[in-house]
Amino acid sequence: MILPNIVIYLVITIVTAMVYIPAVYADGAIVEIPRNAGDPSFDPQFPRPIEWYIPTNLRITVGDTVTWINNDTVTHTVTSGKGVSRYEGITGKLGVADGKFDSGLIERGERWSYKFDEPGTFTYFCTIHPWMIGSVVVEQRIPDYPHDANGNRLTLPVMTITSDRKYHVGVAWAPPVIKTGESIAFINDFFDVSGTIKQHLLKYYFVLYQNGKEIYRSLGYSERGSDVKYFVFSEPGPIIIRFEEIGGSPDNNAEFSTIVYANDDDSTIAFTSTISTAKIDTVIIHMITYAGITGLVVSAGVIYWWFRRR
Ligand SMILES: [Cu+2]
Repeated sequence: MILPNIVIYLVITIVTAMVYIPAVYADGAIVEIPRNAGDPSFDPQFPRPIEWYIPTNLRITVGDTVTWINNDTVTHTVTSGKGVSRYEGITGKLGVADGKFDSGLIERGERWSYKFDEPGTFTYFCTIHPWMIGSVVVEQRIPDYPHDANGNRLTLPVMTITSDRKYHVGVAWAPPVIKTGESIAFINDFFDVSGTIKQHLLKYYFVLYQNGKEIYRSLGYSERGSDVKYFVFSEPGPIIIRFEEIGGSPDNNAEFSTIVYANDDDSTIAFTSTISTAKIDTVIIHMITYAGITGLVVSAGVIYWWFRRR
């Protein structure tokens, strides 16, 4: 009876591992709460963690999920907001939650996950031990191709027909992926409705909107079908590139959209810290745990079946 038992055991273990591990760890980062994280004392004889959340400062990209694992022997929380220094914590000062996220109590050995859908820097702390502090920096995922505000890939120049259906308007921007603080050239082209005859001295307004506000407006005249406007964006976020009063007609417009990204020169570092060694350890621990549990269940079943059969 030994052989079938081992075969069933192995099959179930492998299937469980295949189903369970990718579901939990896809696009994720792990932050470990180490043993003794709840102890604020400074005793050189018995060194306490200098990091309460490991890694303390995590960099991820938008859409990533972070899982905190409590490997300490006491309960902790992961609560967005500002913690306090270790000294202030000993004297009873509390942290201040900002309401962005809150794990509630994470018991010993438990875990909690949160998906970050917005870019930004998020600081957090433990409400029970407010000197336990950490941060997550969520970076925008920057495509390397031009795209509209919904992320659809564009071929520049993008062309459209004006609302009065008299002209073809096109725009190309360089560089093709727009970042803050860089001078962007918008190269504008104007044709007749057939898209073949360049329009000379066509009057228009070049207007940029961002976050619901007009941020730039400039009068232009096409020069043998073309014109160039320059702009430096200071804020990231989706923009509308709008041509207004084309040919002098008040309601004759054409518009395009794209996204401006925060210019983060050290963005290449972003990918190094997302996979911590804690992740690998945890995967292995869970494989062993699941192998053990499935092994016990299967063994019990086989033994039960064996005794009934006799
Ligand atoms: Cu705590």
